[in-house]
Amino acid sequence: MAFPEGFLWGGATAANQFEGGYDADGKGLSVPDIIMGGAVDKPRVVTPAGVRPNTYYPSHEGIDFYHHYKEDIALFAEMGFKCFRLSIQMSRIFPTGEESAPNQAGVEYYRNVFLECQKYGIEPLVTLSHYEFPLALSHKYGGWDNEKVIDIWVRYADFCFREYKGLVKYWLTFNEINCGMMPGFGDIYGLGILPPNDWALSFGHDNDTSWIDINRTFHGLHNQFVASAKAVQIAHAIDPQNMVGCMIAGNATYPYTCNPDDVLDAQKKMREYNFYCGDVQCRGEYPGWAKALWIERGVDVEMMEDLAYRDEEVLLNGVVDYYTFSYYMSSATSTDPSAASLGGNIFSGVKNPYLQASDWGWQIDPKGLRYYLEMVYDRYQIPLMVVENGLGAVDVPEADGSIHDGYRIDYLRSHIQEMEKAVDDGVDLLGYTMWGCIDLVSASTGEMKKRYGFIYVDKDNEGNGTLARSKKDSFDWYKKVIATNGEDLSD
Ligand code: BGP
Repeated sequence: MAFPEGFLWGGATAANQFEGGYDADGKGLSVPDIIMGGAVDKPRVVTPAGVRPNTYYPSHEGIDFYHHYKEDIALFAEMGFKCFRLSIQMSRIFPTGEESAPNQAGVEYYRNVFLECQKYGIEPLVTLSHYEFPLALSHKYGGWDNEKVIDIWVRYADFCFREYKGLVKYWLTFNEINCGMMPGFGDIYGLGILPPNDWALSFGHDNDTSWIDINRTFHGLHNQFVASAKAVQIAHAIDPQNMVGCMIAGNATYPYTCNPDDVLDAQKKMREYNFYCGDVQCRGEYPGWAKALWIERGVDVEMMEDLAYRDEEVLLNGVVDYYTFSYYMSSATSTDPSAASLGGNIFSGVKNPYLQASDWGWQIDPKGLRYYLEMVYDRYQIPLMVVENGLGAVDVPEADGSIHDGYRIDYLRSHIQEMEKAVDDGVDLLGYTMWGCIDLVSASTGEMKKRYGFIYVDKDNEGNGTLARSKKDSFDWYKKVIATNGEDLSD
């Protein structure tokens, strides 16, 4: 058995993490533009008032894809990419979100990028909102919890569907929409809700969450569900060829032991992390246990029930065409308070003794990808796509410039093998876009040191470097994987 014909092999990126040109050609500021750099032990500072002078913000230059897109897409084409996932920054098209006419330079920039993809037969997969929101909208409306934002964003989505009709067919509405529920990170990155003052964003450390209002968070998420559902309907009306998907941060959560308490706890976490958003976007309604979750989290249940009732039809009529997700790791959960805790991207949990972790503490679990694919396909029965998967690692160039990243090849190979087993089990899988196909800024820590790419970019955590691109060993390996449609995974 093998991957289906036309399987979309490729790579994934996000505008705010690699595009740069943060104020080029009329672009407005966006929320990530006020988030400083950091490291695994150094929190990223968010400066809600705006950009502070003489301060390093990694999104400002990214890896300057804005000026290197031809060179970079040519490299993707050389690897044989069938698909390239990228995002549009709303603030490049509508700098403050509300201009009556779009910023033409921004519109043309994305058109040129899509045309460049077309030149090589690469299918763009476009995320309309990847941890990005015009800063002006956050300042004026407070973020996604304000209902006025729905129409403003839907107008932007509508514009993109019309403008890029014929060039783009695969769309995603909100990246990792379920991250909106992660306190702090989700409010800022996901929902554009800013802290009142400078704030240290860090993972695995105690953040001050006193400014977070859980009702705003859940209302904001609901507004995104509504905006996404409206976008799905508009996209279909504009072009029946359009395929619009959801995007969930996928996390397989295992019970640490067979203690029924642990099993129930794992089920609860799976619901909360994965199915709360997935169910609304794929089934068009909140799951039955949503109310219990709202109560537990201290959310105003009456408000949520009113919203769910009012928007019932929109949500039902705007279910997505396919389900996409990111997958990096799995977690284990225990009801025993003494169980050791684990570092992780947005998920925490206890250490799984059967798994190794990456240098950043993310537990490497290829079989968890198969488990997740099969579970989600059983649940929703719609096509799936893995739109992020990869290994963040420290790559050290040799004296001759070569980069031997066998660890990355091992990681990808083992995940692709498990993905293939899921396909053999009947999962309808459209494609696989490896995360960070070219080195880019880490979303969680703001580092360059945490590299994912097949292509190395000469830039460090402080923003120094020539931005020169070079191929890692994994470049030729992935080229062969694509050329054989996943049959040859050998070194
Ligand atoms: C996902 C995000 C991406 C990406 C990835 C890797 O959560 O959708 O934007 O960054 O994680 O995470 P990190 O960059 O923190 O290593």
